[in-house]
Amino acid sequence: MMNETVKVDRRDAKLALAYIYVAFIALALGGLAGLLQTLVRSGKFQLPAGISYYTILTTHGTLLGLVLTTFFIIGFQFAAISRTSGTLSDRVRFWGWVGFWMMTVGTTTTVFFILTGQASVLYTFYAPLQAHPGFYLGLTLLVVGSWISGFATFAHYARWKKEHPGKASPLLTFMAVTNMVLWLVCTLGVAATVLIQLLPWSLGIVDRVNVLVSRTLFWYFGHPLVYFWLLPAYMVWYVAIPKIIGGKIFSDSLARLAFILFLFFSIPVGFHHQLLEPGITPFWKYVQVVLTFMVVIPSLMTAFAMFATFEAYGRSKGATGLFGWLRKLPWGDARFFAPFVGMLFFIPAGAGGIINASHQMDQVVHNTIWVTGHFHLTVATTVVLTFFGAAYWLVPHLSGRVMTKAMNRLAIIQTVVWAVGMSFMSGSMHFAGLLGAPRRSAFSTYGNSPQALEWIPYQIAQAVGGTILFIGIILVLVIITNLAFFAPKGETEFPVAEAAEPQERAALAMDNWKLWIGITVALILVAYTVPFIDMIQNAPPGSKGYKLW
Ligand code: HAS
Repeated sequence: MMNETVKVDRRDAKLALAYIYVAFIALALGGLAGLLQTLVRSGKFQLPAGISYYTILTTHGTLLGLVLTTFFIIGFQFAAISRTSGTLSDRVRFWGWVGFWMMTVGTTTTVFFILTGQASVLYTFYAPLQAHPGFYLGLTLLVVGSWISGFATFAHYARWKKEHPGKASPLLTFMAVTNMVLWLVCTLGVAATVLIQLLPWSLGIVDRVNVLVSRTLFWYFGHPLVYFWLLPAYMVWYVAIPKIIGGKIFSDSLARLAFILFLFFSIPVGFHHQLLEPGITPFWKYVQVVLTFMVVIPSLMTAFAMFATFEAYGRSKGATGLFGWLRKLPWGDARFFAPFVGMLFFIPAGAGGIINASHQMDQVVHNTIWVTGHFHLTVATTVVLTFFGAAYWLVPHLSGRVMTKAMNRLAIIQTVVWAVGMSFMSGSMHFAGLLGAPRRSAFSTYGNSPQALEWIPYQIAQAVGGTILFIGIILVLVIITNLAFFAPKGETEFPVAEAAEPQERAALAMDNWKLWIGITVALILVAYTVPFIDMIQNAPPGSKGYKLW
């Protein structure tokens, strides 16, 4: 049904690869920063030449949380729409390149100001910490560049629709479009705080900033951001994994519905990051927590669909018993194994998210390193392992090469190394967090307080995990470099599975963007209008900027 263009056009491949290369460069630099952080926090190592822990921490969060993800996702999505909806037009490809260069210049600018110690404000750049204006300007270019790529994606989708009246769009294209709609709507929040509040404030045009408004606008963006990371992983799970194992997509309509539910519920939930902040009434926190529990549903649907895909395939191969199908899965294929380990980790990771979202329990873990543990399981394991697994076919597909058996074996080892390293690091972060260890802070014994001394063994375990993870980064960089430049020439498949029931009629009705965007906007207005007016009407005088480094 969706195999109209089997091979991504060479010119589109070049565009997608450009994005993916930047993503892996970000991984190398950001990963090094991560290693240094865990070593510093163990208390056994100090950064040389007066380099600040917070400079390294900002580099790490920005490069891995904001740059690696955004570049990989946009590169992957350009390849995905070219593969499933046909070669990009010259105009779409041109704008794809404009977006790429804007994002790259923006990233370079931002990283320059971080590395020169002028923007140690962490990846969330919370006011009243104040960075050099260049930091905000770079981020603006990064976001505006991504918008341009988003509109290029929409233009490609619109052309496909025009050429195929009355037909449902290819599933992968539909998913990429949903993710870009989500991105466009949510980045309006971060654009507003940066352009209206933080940039004029850092330039000295205004003296004070409304901290609560700026954090609220940040989290209006910051929570959907995590689903912008997650949805491409789900694209791989729903569409590529069934093909890789030799099965079918459990349900095309269920997959589309899950994506639309993410669009609805991922944005009006930012308050669950602000549950302990004053200035937002408990009622509105409650409303957004209810909506947070709604956004869990599409992940549960995805878990169901994945189990169904695996089981249906296993049984078609003669598996019996409750879990006999597990034995039929292709464990030796890194394209399957890496994302599968990502799925496994998402079970405890998602449970942790549900704990965070529960107001009373969040009081125990908020601002502790538990939360850092949570997002290293979600984004740094589930999402990233899926991206690695996808890169094992995507990069050779785009570079016209094939993965050798030796590289496949290395990729399996890489996945195991990652799982072990992350279990150490994230596991000990969770435990230390429960004992009260703070996040976003360098090593300290807090005057040898007994409580702080309890954390040290966990911090050493974090450094052990961090070191193992760094080995994992080196391995994946070796594999990707091989697949991009040195592997034998040949044809690698871009796996796109077919739906088990290709005649499902619901799919066409799912292309109803006016309705989906209308519901999304309505939910946002319900969740944010009253508390936002309240924040502005009852605003305190605002804060001057602080540079604490
Ligand atoms: Fe989260 C904080 C709540 C998911 C990322 N989260 C963060 C931060 C980040 C982040 C980066 O409510 C920190 C931000 C900062 O710097 O302050 N999170 C949730 C909830 C979910 C959730 C309810 N988070 C994610 C994902 C992320 C991510 C996904 C990145 C990609 N999170 C929170 C809250 C906070 C928070 C609070 C603020 C805490 C605070 O105090 O600051 C849900 O979406 C999770 C739903 C997931 C599931 C799991 C489904 C399982 C699946 C796998 C199936 C497995 C298979 C294989 C098929 C219900 C789909 C099985 C095979 C076998 C053989 C068994």
